[in-house]
Order: sequence, then C-alpha cells, then structure tokens
Amino acid sequence: MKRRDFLKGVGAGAVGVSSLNAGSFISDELMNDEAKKVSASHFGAFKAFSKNGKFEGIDHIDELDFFPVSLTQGVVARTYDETRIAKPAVRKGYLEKGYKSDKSKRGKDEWVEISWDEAYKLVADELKRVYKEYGGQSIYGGSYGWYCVGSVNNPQALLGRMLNILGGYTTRTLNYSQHAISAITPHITGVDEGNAAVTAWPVVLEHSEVVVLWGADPLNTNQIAWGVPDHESYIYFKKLKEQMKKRGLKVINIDPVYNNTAKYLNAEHIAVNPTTDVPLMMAICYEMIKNGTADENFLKKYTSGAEAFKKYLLGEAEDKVVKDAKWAAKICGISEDEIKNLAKIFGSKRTMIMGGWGPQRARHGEQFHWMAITLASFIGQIGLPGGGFGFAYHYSDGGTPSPAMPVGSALSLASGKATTSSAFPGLGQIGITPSVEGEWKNRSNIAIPVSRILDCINNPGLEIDFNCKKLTFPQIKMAYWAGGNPFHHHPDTNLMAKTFEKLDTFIVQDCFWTASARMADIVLPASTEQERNDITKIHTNKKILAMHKIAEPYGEAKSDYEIYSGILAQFGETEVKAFTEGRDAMGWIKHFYEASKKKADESGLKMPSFDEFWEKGYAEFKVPESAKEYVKMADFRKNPITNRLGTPSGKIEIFSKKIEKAGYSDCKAHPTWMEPEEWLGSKKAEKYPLNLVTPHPKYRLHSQLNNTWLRDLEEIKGREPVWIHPDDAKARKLQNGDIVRVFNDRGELLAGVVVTENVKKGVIRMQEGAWWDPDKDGLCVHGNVNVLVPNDKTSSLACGNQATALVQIEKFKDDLPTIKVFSKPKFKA
Ligand SMILES: Nc1nc2c(c(=O)[nH]1)N[C@H]1C(S)=C(S)[C@@H](COP(=O)(O)OP(=O)(O)OC[C@H]3O[C@@H](n4cnc5c(=O)[nH]c(N)nc54)[C@H](O)[C@@H]3O)O[C@H]1N2
Ligand SMILES: Nc1nc2c(c(=O)[nH]1)N[C@H]1C(S)=C(S)[C@@H](COP(=O)(O)OP(=O)(O)OC[C@H]3O[C@@H](n4cnc5c(=O)[nH]c(N)nc54)[C@H](O)[C@@H]3O)O[C@H]1N2
Ligand SMILES: [Mo]
Repeated sequence: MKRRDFLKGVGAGAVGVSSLNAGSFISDELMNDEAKKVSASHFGAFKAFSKNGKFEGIDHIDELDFFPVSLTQGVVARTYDETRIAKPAVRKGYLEKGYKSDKSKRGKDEWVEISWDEAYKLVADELKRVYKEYGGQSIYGGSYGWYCVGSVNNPQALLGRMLNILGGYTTRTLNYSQHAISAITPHITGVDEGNAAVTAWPVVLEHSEVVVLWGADPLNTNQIAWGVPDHESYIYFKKLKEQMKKRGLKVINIDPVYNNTAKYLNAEHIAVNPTTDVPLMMAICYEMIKNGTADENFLKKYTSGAEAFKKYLLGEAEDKVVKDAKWAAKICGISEDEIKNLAKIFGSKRTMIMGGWGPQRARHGEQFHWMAITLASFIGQIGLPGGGFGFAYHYSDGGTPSPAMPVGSALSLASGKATTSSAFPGLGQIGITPSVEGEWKNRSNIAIPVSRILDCINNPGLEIDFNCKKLTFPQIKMAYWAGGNPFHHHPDTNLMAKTFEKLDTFIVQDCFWTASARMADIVLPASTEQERNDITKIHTNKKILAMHKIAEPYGEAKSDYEIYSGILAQFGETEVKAFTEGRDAMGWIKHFYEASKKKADESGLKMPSFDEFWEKGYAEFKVPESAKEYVKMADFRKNPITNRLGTPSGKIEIFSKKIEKAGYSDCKAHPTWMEPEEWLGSKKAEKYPLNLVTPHPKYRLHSQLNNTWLRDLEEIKGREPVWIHPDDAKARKLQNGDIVRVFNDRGELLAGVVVTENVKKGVIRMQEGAWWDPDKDGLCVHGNVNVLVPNDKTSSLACGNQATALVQIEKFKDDLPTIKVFSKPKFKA
C-alpha cells in the first residue's frame, strides 16, 4: 500500500461517515478535491486534502516538519468522531428553569438541541442578567486551555474581547504548566525561567560533558508546541546520542520513572522518590562543599545570600539538620554513594541541568527550580558554554537556534483598538489584567491565579496571599469556557463538580463532547482548525504559516470568531463593530500578515506578498549564525555589574529578602526542605502507600485526541494504563492486563495494569488527560487521574497546582462497566 493510501485509510477508518455533513453546501474553494493545502496544529504543520468537502488525510512535507509525529494522524481522525458536537445544545433542566435549575443534574440531564438563533439569545440574555445583577467580576471568562493554533480564532482572547466590550470579567494569571516556576524564578534570576531562552543545542553538543534530564521527558513532550512545532529538537537528541558514543558524554535521568527519553538515550537512571528532589540537590551541594568542588568564587561574585544558605546545609540554622548524603538518602530512596557520586561528577565535569516542569506541580513546587538554580550556582558553570541550567529543552523545541521574527499584531483583548497584542500570531499568553483601551476603558477586571478557581468560587470575598501581595476573591456566578477542558485539567475533579454547582450558569464552547461539555448548561459547537482559514507560525519563529480551510465545518459548527460575533449581535451593531472592526476572518489574516511584513520591510528582511504567501503556504526566516552560539547568561558572567539581573540585588538570589518579608510558612527566604502533606514519608502513606505521578501523555495533548484510535495504542480493556513496579504488583497479586481500582479519599478510578521496572518501587504512573467517565457512584471507569490529585496550592507564593498524590490499588473484581464518554450524550427525542 502506498503511504498516501495508508494515510487515507487511517482517516477514513475512524470516521464513520456522518450523515450530517453529507448534504451540506460545499464552498467553491473546496470544490477542488484532493488539492493539498498547508494547514497546521499543535503537533506540526502538514499538507491536507479533502473529498466532497470532508477532511480526508494529510501528507507530511519535509520543509514543514523534520520529525512528523503520530499525533498529527489524530487531527484527521478526531474531525468526524462521534463525539463531535453537531449543534448548539442546552441541558434539559436549564432550558426549563434557566439559572434557577437544579445544578446537581449537570452531567445527568438529557440534552436538547437548539438553533443558533436560540442559542445566541439564551447566552446573551444570561450575560445581560448577570452583568445587571452582579457586575463584570462575577463572570469568569478566564477559561484556560490548549485551544487550537491560529491568530484569529483564539477562543480565549476573543472571549476576553467580547466580555471587555460588554462590561469586563474575571480572568486568570499564570498557567497549569509553569505555575510555580513562573512565580518563583523572577525573584531568583529576574526572569521567568520557564519561558527564558536556553543555551543553544549546538553549544551543548560541543561542550557539555554531562547532561542531566531532571524531571524532564523531552522526546515525549517536544512532540507538541504552543505554536506549531517543526520538531527540530529531535535532530539534536539524535546527535546527543551520537556524542554519548563518540566522546563519552554522560546523560543522567533523575526521575521516579525511567522515561521515554531516558530509554532512547540509554541514560543512567537515578530513581528518586517523587517530590524529594530538593533534599537530593541540597545533599549534592553539601557534599560539594565537603569535597572542595563547590565554586566559592561564583557564589561570592554572582549570587546573594549563599552564606545563610550554607549555614542551613551545614546544620547551623534553626532546624539543626545537616543536609548530607546520609540524610537525603533516606528521604529520596537512593543510596548515599549515588549522591556522593553525583556531587563528584557535577563538581568535575561541564554539566548542563535540563530541568522539566513535572516536579514543580507539587506541594512546595516553587522549591524545585529555586534549588536547581542554587545547585547550578554551587557548580559555578552558569554562563559558560555547555554548563549551567535550562528549563525549556523539553518544550516547544527549546534550545533550537531561531530567528527573531518581525512581530505583528494579533486579535487582542483590548477592544476599540486591536493592535496592542505583541504576540504574532495570536498565540500569546493572556496576561495579568488585560489592558482595555479606547471607549471600553472603564473595566475593573481582576485576575486570579489560574489554579485557584475552585477556592475562588467557594470563598467569595476571601483575602488570600499571592506572590508577596494580597488578593480578594470576587464572587463568581457564571463561567464561560472556550478552548479548554477544566474537567480534565484541574485537580480534584469531584470537588470541581461539587463546586461548580454554585455557578448559576456554565457555558462550554468546544468542538467535542468532552467531560466539561457534558457538565455544562449550554454547549456551543466550534469548528476545528481545519474547518476555517487562519494564520500562525512555527513556534521557533522560522516560518509564518497559512492555515487553509480544508473541510466544511461539521454539522452546524461555527468558528469561534463567528460565534462571538453572533452573541454580540444580540446586544447591538456598536458591539459587533467594536469586536470585528469591520473585518471578517480573512480580513484579519491579511491584516496580521501585512503588519509583520511592514516590520520586516523596515528591518530589511524580505517577505513575499500576501498572495504569494497564501499560495505557497508559508513565509520563511533565516536563522542567524549568532543564534547557534547562544550561551544563557554569558553576558551576566562577563560583567555582573553592567549586566546585572533584574532582581533586587542584581544577582542570583539564593536568599530573597522580598520573599522573607512576605513571611510565608510554606515558602521561606531560601530554598528549604518542607515535607509535603502527601509523600512516601508522610503519615498518610500508611493508608495510601503508593505515590502517584501523572506526567503528560504520549498519544494525546492532555485530553485532546483521546477520542481517536490513538487511544487503542495504549489502553488496556478500554482503560488508561497504570505503571506499577513488579514488587508492588506481586504484593497485590496483580498481573499485566488486570483492571484495578486506584483510590484515595478524594476519589476512585479504574485503570489497566502494566507491570514494569521502569517505575520506582512505591511509585505508580498514570498519564494525565484520560476523559472523565464517572458512574453513578462517582467511580471514573476510564481513568482520569485528576479525581485523585489534591486541589491544594503549591504555597502562598505561586498558589499553583499539584499533580501527585498518595493512593492505594486493588484488583477490580466486578464486571467491567461500559465506557460511555466516547459515545454521544443522551438527547431528548
Ligand atoms: N494531573 C495532572 N493534571 C494536569 C497536568 C498534569 O501534568 N497532571 N498538566 C496540566 C497542564 S501543564 C495543562 S497545560 C493543562 C491542560 O489542560 P487543557 O488545555 O484544558 O487540556 P486540553 O485537553 O488540551 O483542552 C483543550 C480543549 O480545547 C478544545 N479546542 C480545540 N480547538 C478548539 C477550537 O478551535 N475552539 C474551541 N472553542 N475549542 C477548541 C479541545 O477540544 C479541548 O477540549 O492540564 C493540566 N492538568
Ligand atoms: N505528548 C505530549 N507532549 C506535551 C504535552 C502533552 O499533553 N502530550 N503537554 C505539553 C504541556 S502543556 C506541557 S506544560 C509540557 C509539560 O512538560 P513537563 O511538565 O516537563 O512534563 P511531565 O510529563 O509532566 O513531567 C516530566 C517528567 O517529570 C517526571 N516527574 C514527575 N514528578 C517528579 C518528581 O517529583 N521528581 C522528578 N525528578 N521527576 C518527576 C515525570 O516522570 C516525567 O518524566 O509538555 C508539553 N508536551
Ligand atoms: Mo501545560
């Protein structure tokens, strides 16, 4: 079978022909079946083709993608899955009683399909009521999530734009990915180290002698990007493997799991207990002091507060505990010798610490990256080629040399003027309180830390500590979610279901009947990336990409841009005009491109005309030589006076006076080992002796693509797999393929057993993102890990989210319950 035929087969196999779409009008541009056009996704860019207005398949193109991943096949498969939302729908109880309905019926009521006109009116009337009775802050429009790529159809920025026009809203700050690292590191190095540039790969390949993958699984997580990946980082991981053979470069994986990347590289494994990296790093620093390899000169010249911290390590601080290898060995579950050996290696070799973000999704998660920067300071190679640290090698092709692309505009939150957002093409973060300009200026928007949404709904008016400031929770009466899946992403799903009952109204705008859509009152069907025109970029700025409409929207789905315009039309012409500024989607696409081209022209770069760009599918930018030589913090090392860091001392703050002044008991003035409530050493472990870790999935982007055949690649009897060590399995008489109940006081789920030595004894591993499928007693029969994870904050500093928990496992002996979440929900006949 030819490759092309195979791809088509894959697409068609999962389709199950939809009668809804068959008779629909096919626009002129799609009459030319089989014409391949550039389109893109979080998994890569490709050329796509259609037949009779339906998305048929994709071809991978070398210029667009260096290392195509299987996830792109899911983009085709999901389009016509039976979980696609075909029409606007309302929960029956809500249709009858509106905001006064019985909220405990969410997820249980039947659905009633309605017309777009009815849906627009229903949404607009409820917005009017809530604005009038409670004001803008009572509307949560901060809906978080990994919506599609594309500058125009950014469902969240557009939601903010609509709500700003109507009267403002409560939004969010930070994100579930980097909540703790983004809050803590500006206090330590003056920048958000989760997003900061890292030393370029060519430099690492030439100079590093030791690469430490610390809580990072880059071969898994680089499959996707926030923009569009071209997967260039895979070339460098291949070269890294070559360097291991060629010149003995050593790769060490410090992780409770021997992960995908470690396996590929055949890396050494230090199997640390979950959430105990901080004592490990402290003991390495201690042993480096003792063996004379701690870089005292670096500490003196480039850091602030090392002396106080050393006292803490040496047992001269209040706690009187000596943080030596013997002390850490017990906590971390590794041997004293292993720790001393790490101190010896790091102290004598050019060492690059590549930290991921998994370890900071935990109680006291702030400490991980603070301590890692401290350890790198003790090693003293920050600013040298191949040494120091970098916390983005695992994400969106981090470390790949890239051009600085001319920055244009994206559709912004600020209405009146749509030119303020800097993030071409629209994939920027939604910042702290969005700025509102022009005639819509008088908005008193408020931003809550994103992972405190349940605390906020449960405690209106409560004043909380947050990042050295105070914040008062608003009263939330309504939540509008677009392009995110809270009933997947937020810890403690059962608590979320209970808490959301306090909302008068919950609206979800998505392409699929996700767990969140099923828990909503009103559901609005969005078209997918391949069903509309848009514009985006390769994440590393190498190309601007055309996103061609490949297929007609499924059923009655509409683009996010059209949906908001339709709601605003219920308010009036002025509101619509403020939103669209007189442009349709294609008008915006051209506008964004021209803005970039203008900047390019000014800086002497050549960009093709819009028409040439649209025809070809991309515009390319050259990578400058200097980008290949980039060494993180080299300037600071060269001259720490003229290139001082953006911290109060201008240096790396091992001790922060600002944090000290905040006076938090759970985030102190220097990196500190504070036992979390749930870890293998806590009292709770007597009842729940297994430590669950929940890393990111191999064949999904969070919950996305779980409704495709990709799930068959991993599932066991239709359940999400759970990795368990042979000893733990034996103790519970478990074998490969068994179905188990995984539980703690927060909830329970079913999972399929994989017995493997790739997970440390005492630890179990389940990937986040399996669709939530609760039975009548709340047992998730499919395996959404967040029913087990606590909602509690990381600390008063970041107020971030966690991703680990203590649990117990037992064999599930009843008949296997049917999975319902991948079928259509119940509609009223
Ligand atoms: N236990 C645990 N939980 C975690 C994590 C973990 O490690 N462990 N990781 C956390 C992290 S880092 C993150 S980023 C979050 C991710 O959480 P989310 O980003 O909420 O997860 P996704 O499944 O990507 O949800 C995106 C939703 O957007 C929808 N969508 C896609 N395209 C469009 C569109 O064009 N229009 C509209 N309206 N909708 C669209 C998709 O169908 C999908 O339902 O999860 C967090 N949760
Ligand atoms: N395929 C795929 N790629 C993705 C995503 C996806 O959903 N699917 N999501 C994307 C997003 S939004 C994000 S934020 C990034 C996430 O990037 P990360 O947060 O770095 O990814 P994780 O998989 O959560 O964790 C990375 C590693 O940390 C380990 N780990 C967990 N707890 C601990 C601990 O306490 N100590 C140590 N040392 N290690 C620990 C895990 O076992 C795993 O190997 O990935 C992105 N890439
Ligand atoms: Mo994330």
